[in-house]
Amino acid sequence: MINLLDRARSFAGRKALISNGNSYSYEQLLTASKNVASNLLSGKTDLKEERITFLVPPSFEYTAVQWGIWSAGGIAVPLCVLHPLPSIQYVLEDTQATRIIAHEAFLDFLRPLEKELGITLLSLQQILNDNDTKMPSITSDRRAMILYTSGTTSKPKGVVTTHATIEAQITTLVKAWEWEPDDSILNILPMHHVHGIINVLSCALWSGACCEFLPKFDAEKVWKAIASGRLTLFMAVPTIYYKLISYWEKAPLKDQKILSMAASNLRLMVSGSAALPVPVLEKWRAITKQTLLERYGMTEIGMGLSNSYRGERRPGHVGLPLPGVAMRLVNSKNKPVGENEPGEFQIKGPSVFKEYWQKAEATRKAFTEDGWFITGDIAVLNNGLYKILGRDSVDIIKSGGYKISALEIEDVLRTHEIVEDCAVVGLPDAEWGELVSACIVTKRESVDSMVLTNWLKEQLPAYKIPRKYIFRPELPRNVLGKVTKNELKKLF
Ligand code: MLC
Ligand code: AMP
Repeated sequence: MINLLDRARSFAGRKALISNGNSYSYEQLLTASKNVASNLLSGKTDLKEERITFLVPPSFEYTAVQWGIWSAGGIAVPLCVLHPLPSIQYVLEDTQATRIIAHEAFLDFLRPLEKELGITLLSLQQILNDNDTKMPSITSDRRAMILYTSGTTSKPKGVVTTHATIEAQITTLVKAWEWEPDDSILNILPMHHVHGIINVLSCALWSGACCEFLPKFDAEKVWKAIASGRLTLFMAVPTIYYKLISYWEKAPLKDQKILSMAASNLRLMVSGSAALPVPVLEKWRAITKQTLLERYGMTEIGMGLSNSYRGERRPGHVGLPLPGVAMRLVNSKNKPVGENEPGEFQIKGPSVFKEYWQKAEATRKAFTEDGWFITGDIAVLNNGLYKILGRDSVDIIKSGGYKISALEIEDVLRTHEIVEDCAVVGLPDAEWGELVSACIVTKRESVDSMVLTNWLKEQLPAYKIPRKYIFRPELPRNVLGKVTKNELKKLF
């Protein structure tokens, strides 16, 4: 993402980041990322797409590491700070990374992997030490980042983007939402997904604007930041708006007025990563006078469609394709459908990813013969704007904005001694979008679901752990023996 760094030089004295209570200029960010790059290169002239994994909370240091890897010619692989060791190990093995940069707080946690995988653990302190080496020249077609996303296969796949892809993903949003140097945004999203990385952090830094990090979502702290008057923009998943509304509803009347007034002053508030329920949009509008701008995206494509910044923002709709994004809706025979006819979104354009990391077959299957990326999302053109109707697979769950594979959770559950068989589904939920829920077939007469929950916590991050269980002697199946998940949902 070398143009991002070139642009940063022209903003040198401006405030780039607020992190852990400190402000950092673009110049400080460039210096820190040069240190990271030089320490990574350590005598080499170019990392030549070496995968550099890093486990660093959202912060100035996170950004310096990301930019340092890019400057040195590496591929940035951000790890999730909420993941248990097996999930981290999976990414390290899949990317064949030999180095991991970690915040001091994670060093002991990662130590077992040093021995088991022979990986080199680098502390933030080590990697940020003053150092100055000549940087390689990087062409925009080189691989820049791998983000892991769940799909219809059990294990997450690594989505590879190049410097050019990332630039296209950023610039379409900067244009559509009219980012400016005087903008200021709060980042409360995890930094291993496109929403936080591209839409918030990278768009801000491309524009010479300021991004303020909160290491973790906290409704009170978000409202405080909004009330400070510093922010011009805010972007989040629907669950976060739901939680902000709950906080506001419990606040004393005089505080409600202050919070509402402050939120009404932002120039733009965006929702995405999951369907924004119309009641949430309406409640937010009643509280803040802001009509949330809903947009649609995916790890593989960046952002695809958006409601209008200056024109209509229609509740329950995701708008029209963003600048530079080609989109079509097709039926099961891959033929474009007409207005009011449901079809599947297919996307083409410079913001579409390059490949799934070392999965040639999965990459091939993800595209049509004529190069359209097959999203799996079903939509309809309704009176001039697109509306998402659902997904083509019941095995993909969206909870709190995270994409979760039911198959991955089932595979883990089946390794527990009390589980004979199981099926995982997403149940509609006002707060989380969908709630991960599991039907377990077990030989035992009585089972305490807490046993499973506590055991799962060591294998999977909290957002993948089922919140509801039912225990049944068998799973509902069709004549072919396949579990009928839509029938199963009715059993809960
Ligand atoms: C956490 N909890 C859940 C849960 N996640 N319960 C049910 N369902 C879930 N999905 C529980 C925890 O176990 C805990 O319970 C309690 O909620 C608080 O946990 P937490 O981790 O502190 O949660 P919180 O910080 O409130 O998390 C909510 C959130 C988070 C919305 C901030 O889910 C989040 O950051 N989501 C954003 C994900 C994202 O960025 N997606 C973008 C993907 S890219 P207990 O009992 O222990 O208290 C993409 C493309 C695009 O989609 O278009 O953008
Ligand atoms: P991810 O793989 O985490 O990037 O998630 C991408 C998926 O999130 C898409 O394929 C959609 O199913 C879903 N998604 C993103 N934005 C929206 C939206 N505004 N409405 C409905 N679904 C969305």
